[in-house]
Amino acid sequence: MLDAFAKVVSQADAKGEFLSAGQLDALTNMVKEGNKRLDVVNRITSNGSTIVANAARALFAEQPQLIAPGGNAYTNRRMAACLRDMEIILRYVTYAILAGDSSVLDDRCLNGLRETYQALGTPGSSVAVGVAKMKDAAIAIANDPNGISKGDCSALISEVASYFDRAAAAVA
Ligand code: PEB
Repeated sequence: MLDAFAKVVSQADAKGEFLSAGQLDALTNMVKEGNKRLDVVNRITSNGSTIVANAARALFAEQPQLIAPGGNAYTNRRMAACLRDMEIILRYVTYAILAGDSSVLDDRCLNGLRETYQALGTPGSSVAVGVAKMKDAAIAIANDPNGISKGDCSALISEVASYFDRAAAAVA
């Protein structure tokens, strides 16, 4: 598991080189803009259960066969497993945002997840739709201009989007 700092260190060390000016500039910028990152993590984290519940509700409204008898989220046990899975994915996305690197998400959550769903008979494409809905909700919350000093968050928001896209692509 790497963060943005450990990542450049390992890349430079693999080549036996000092950190490059470009690497240092990128990290300097990340530190300078660090409060935005922490705010985004805080907002998504503190709205986590709402994000999960609304995304699941919207998923089941679009794909009612999932909660019909015989569906993959039918019975309380499967419904609970589904909500839990969405929460796990959202949790690892928040870790990746904090770290500024996707490796924690890749290594501890997404690695082998597609195969797990195939073995369970759980439709990965439906999980991907749920993740996309969490993405939209999380970005709306992270980008809400209310109660914060205005600034340019576009790079950070596209980074946030990329972690959700990565999770969706890993199971779709
Ligand atoms: C991944 N999910 C399930 C299982 C595992 C995971 C390992 C099997 C064990 C169990 O049931 O607990 N676990 C989960 C995860 C990590 C992990 C992400 C990462 C670290 O350790 N069903 C649907 C929806 C979808 C869903 C499409 C969006 O209809 C999920 C939610 N996951 C779902 C369901 C089960 C499951 C298990 C329903 C139970 C499947 C079953 O027992 O039939």
